[in-house]
Amino acid sequence: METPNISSSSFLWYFIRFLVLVCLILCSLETCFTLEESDVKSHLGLEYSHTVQVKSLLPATTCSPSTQGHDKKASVLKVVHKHGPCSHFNQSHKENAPTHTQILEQDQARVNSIHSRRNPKKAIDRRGQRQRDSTTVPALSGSTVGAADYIVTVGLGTPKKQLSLTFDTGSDLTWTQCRPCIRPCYKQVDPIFDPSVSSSYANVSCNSVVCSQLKSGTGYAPACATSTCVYTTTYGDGSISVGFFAKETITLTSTDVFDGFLFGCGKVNQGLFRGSAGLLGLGRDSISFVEQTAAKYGRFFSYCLPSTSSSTGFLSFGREKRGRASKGVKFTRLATLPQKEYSSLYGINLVGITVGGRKLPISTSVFKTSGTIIDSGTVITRLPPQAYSALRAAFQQGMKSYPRAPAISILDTCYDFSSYETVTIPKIAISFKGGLTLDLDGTGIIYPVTASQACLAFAANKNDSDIAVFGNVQQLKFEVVYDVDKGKLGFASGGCL
Ligand SMILES: *[C@@H]1O[C@H](CO)[C@@H](O)[C@H](O)[C@H]1NC(C)=O
Ligand SMILES: *[C@@H]1O[C@H](CO)[C@@H](O)[C@H](O)[C@H]1NC(C)=O
Ligand SMILES: CC(=O)N[C@H]1CO[C@H](CO)[C@@H](O)[C@@H]1O
Repeated sequence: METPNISSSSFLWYFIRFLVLVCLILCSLETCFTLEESDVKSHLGLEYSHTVQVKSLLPATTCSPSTQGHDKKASVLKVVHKHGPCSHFNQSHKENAPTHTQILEQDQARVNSIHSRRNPKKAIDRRGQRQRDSTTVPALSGSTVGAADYIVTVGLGTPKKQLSLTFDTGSDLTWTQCRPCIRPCYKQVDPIFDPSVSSSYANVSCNSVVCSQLKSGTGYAPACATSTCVYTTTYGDGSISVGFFAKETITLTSTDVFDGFLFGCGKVNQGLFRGSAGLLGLGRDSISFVEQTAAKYGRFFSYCLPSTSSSTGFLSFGREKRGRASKGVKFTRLATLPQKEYSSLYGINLVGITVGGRKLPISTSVFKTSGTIIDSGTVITRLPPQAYSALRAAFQQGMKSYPRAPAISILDTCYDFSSYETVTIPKIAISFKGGLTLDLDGTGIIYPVTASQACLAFAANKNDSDIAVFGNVQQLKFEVVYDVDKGKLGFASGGCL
């Protein structure tokens, strides 16, 4: 009785082992098939790295305008880098072009001032005491214009005068220098705006409702001069503009003309504006350009920042006027930032970073604690220190074969590419809540000071609790779509060159 039992159970046992073996073979065959293509790629390192020509990272000297984003659209403005060959600034103001060290230092001043909106303790008076009103006057320290180098040209007044303005999603008030300046106007390329020769100019009076809106839009309560409303804005680097709050006709294109647009007619203007005639404020406050044109454009705009100063991008307004790349746009939700000091900035939820195909081990609570904004005027993306050190370690690992170069300002991971024609750099991808992942190309990863000093284009915040900033080097060439009405921010690759 026992023997047959044993043999039948051992038969069963063999049969099970046979089944398992067949399964294993089938499974491995299947994996073989599905993995084949990516295996080949990963053997070659293709999906985890970019091979870029060193020359392509360096700025060109001739202007090659991009045609993308310009087809059959009315309210599209050309975006140029202020100091590149596509800008008319380049002939007359070449000597004013900042050095890389200056750009990076100003960028840090801008980020410091964004952070100081929450920690206004930095506003300390000469006796070392906290100014009494410093907690209620933080806001506009948030924008340092020096680093925000992308400009568009708009028309102001009747007849309209062309003005080249720096556009800035990190501030709200639009302003330009106005003749006659009380202190000497700084040098700008366009003729200075003269309200006395415009038939559509009107002052805003001190007791009007719109005058009181300055407080939230600039961080400074309005002043009053012979019943005319006076605005003040200051920027993180000490730059300042003070003048009359006024109404004027602003013209983007022949079909897009806005009467009674509220702007700052700047009488005292000092700082690092470097030739641009002022600012176009694209923040979320009620005095921003986006809000004032909401009836026409529905709080919808997009831009593409050109990757080199020798090509052009675009800034377009309105849902119908989107760029060519807009079919491929992928969205994440705009986040409501918990800190009310940041309510006029564009919050997003950064959730992870991938380097060379490997997701960095950064706890999601790191990004939750800091919060993140996207800013057109910040150059280098700032990460919480914990996230930056993980990114730097993984990047350095992937760049082991290249000689290091000295750090410059806030950029601490630099390489000497001068003896290479092409270099292979690990891919970096940034993930946002809702499944949006941005695969950065070489221009979003490397900040090329020179061929012999090419740096990882990210930097660390001082404190994990400081807000992270998604900067404009990482936005280059994407069409960045702000659908404020629907609470969405989108990216499409290939927006411009
Ligand atoms: C605007 O107000 C200022 C200061 O009160 C005044 O000097 C200027 O003439 C006014 N301009 C117009 C057009 O009313
Ligand atoms: C970081 O910021 C938090 C909150 O503002 C503060 O308590 C902490 O001391 C800061 N840490 C450092 C290292 O400065
Ligand atoms: C727009 C424009 O005039 N760009 C010029 C800037 O300067 C370079 C050379 O320095 C010229 O080639 C561009 O035409």
